[in-house]
Amino acid sequence: MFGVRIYTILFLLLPLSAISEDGSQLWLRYRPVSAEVAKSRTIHVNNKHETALLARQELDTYWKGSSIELKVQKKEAKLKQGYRIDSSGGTIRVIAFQPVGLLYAAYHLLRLQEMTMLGDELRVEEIPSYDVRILNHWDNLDGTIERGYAGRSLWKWAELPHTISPRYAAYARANAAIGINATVLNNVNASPQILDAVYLEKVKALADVFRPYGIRVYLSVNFSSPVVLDGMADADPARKEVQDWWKKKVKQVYALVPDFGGFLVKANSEGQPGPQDYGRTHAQGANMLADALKPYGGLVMWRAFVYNPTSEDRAKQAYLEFVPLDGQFRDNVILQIKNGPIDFQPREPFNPLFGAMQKTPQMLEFQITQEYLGFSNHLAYLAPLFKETLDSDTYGRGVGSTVARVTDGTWHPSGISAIAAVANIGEDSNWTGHHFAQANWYAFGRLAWKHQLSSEQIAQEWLKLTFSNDEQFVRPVTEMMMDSREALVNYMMPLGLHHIFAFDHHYGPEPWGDRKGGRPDWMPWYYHNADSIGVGFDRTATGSNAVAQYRPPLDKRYGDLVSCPENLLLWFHHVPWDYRMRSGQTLWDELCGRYDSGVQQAREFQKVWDRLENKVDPQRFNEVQSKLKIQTKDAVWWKDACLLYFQTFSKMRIPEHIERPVHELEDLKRIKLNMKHHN
Ligand code: BDP
Repeated sequence: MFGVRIYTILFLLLPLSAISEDGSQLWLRYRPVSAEVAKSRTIHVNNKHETALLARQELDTYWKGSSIELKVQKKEAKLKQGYRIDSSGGTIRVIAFQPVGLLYAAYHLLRLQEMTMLGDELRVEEIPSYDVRILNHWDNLDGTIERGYAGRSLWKWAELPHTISPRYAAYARANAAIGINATVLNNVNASPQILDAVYLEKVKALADVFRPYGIRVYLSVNFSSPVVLDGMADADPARKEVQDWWKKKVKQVYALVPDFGGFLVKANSEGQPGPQDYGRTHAQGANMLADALKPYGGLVMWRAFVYNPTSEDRAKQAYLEFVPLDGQFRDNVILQIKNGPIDFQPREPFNPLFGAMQKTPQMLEFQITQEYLGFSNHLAYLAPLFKETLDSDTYGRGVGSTVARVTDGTWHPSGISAIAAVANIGEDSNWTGHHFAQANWYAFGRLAWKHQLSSEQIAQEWLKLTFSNDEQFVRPVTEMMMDSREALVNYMMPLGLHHIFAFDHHYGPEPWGDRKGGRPDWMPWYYHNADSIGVGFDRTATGSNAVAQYRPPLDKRYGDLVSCPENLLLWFHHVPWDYRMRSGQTLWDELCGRYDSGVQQAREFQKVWDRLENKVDPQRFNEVQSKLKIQTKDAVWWKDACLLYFQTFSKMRIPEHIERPVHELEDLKRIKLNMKHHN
């Protein structure tokens, strides 16, 4: 109490920008209302469910406005997990079908309050685009995080179930506030141990903390679990003993976690075990798990990211393996597909699997953690990337078959729709390493709730909630965020270039990379194919013919050098250095121009930020400022590395108006970053 008072006095004395914040409060920087305000209105709820009571409590603590009536109404099934809010006659009425709808409505109201956007009249109806809005944590049981750049895992497995970190509830609340309702706790490269009785007790403890916030727990499972945990001879899904093992295990899970969501499975990919080890198909493997989960309403999210040594173009693998299985999956299996056909590159075309399987429910997997986008060092706002995929037309059932509509239940109205993203959360005090990486977690939640929202609107919301309502801050920073992903594409891999990263850790540039004895599709040259004639991967009929996996008219559009969108040109074509681009410049000059504009954009972000010093609290100002320095340095590194290297093939001059390289290629080739990633 005393502490709170001192804080309040300090707060009144100092201008907002002078109070240090560490980012730990995310988009939930509400301050409790005074006792007088609390007394001046009532928050009433007609339901005793713990989630309904939580909705009431949040409003009671933070709501500054008039009285609110919260109601769960059984006849409102069409609202699903959503809500309706209207205000007339001084009272705000909130209707939901489920208690969690009231909680989402409470955060909606608080969000409007924080953004000072509460008009006199409220008339809102919100129904989420997806039923399951899920984060995938690639967290290992030893506390490391695969592709995590914000410290160690939030889950303290060694302390659980006895010690419950306060951050578990903070995590659940932050997610509930943006509509996320599910989480996969562990890495897709799953340790079988997660299904051991000792770990299931820990999982239960987390599920108990998350439940009031409407968050369901899922687990990644290892297909060989019966072998590793219980010494069974094999994990062949066609064998009755194996099927029974899974049934028993699932029963044990539901006894501890009655609302358990289901399993996420990476099988027969990158060395993980799977049904193919026994000559069975992905469908047979998935169906065995689906049958075990079915009596409890559990789901199987079966990943389509299959990446194995074959002679086929890597971009074609998922389609080749899964399309023949269409129609063979149980109805509680949903295929989880990465947004692009390779692997979370800064820009990829959408994965051609979307829309190609008419009978199998499909879900998107995005990556929030910036494995290929500068880790937590680069500011790259990802909503535009997410929207680019969601809005891509697959033509799967004619014009308008966008990835959003293929996945949001429009195609499979009787099934459960879902959308996933790999989290960027760790135990850093600001959760995500870079303050602006919080925006990507936020944006995923908001788009999973409503994929029609614009990137810009989400950026503004996030900025207002996280930093300030000051228009002079919000406007320029929104613009910077909106430009940031394209800037990164420019300085890393413009015009459809992809995967020319340093080996393994995927941070810096290594277009020259080559490893003795390594697989070709681990090597950057596999993807860029630079030679004396040109650069790019020929995926047309004269090359790998990956274009044929796209429905007409996309196969022709992508397959033709002239109609192919320029931002995907080198993804689909091997293009001569002197090819004339739409700008009239040669490919080489255009490439130089793109790299250079990426660098200039990064420099501009520094200026935008520095101008706003008096509008941001000092800690966050300084931390973002330091990260922007790294980003610009890295942008120059990328530009010099790629242009100097590609120049050894093009033999053309870097146009004079472009910033000159400041590195020697040979020096850049010697850089070896010590950033081993954990598997
Ligand atoms: C790649 C990552 C690898 C993951 C794999 C996956 O480099 O660490 O295990 O994807 O999604 O992006 O399974």
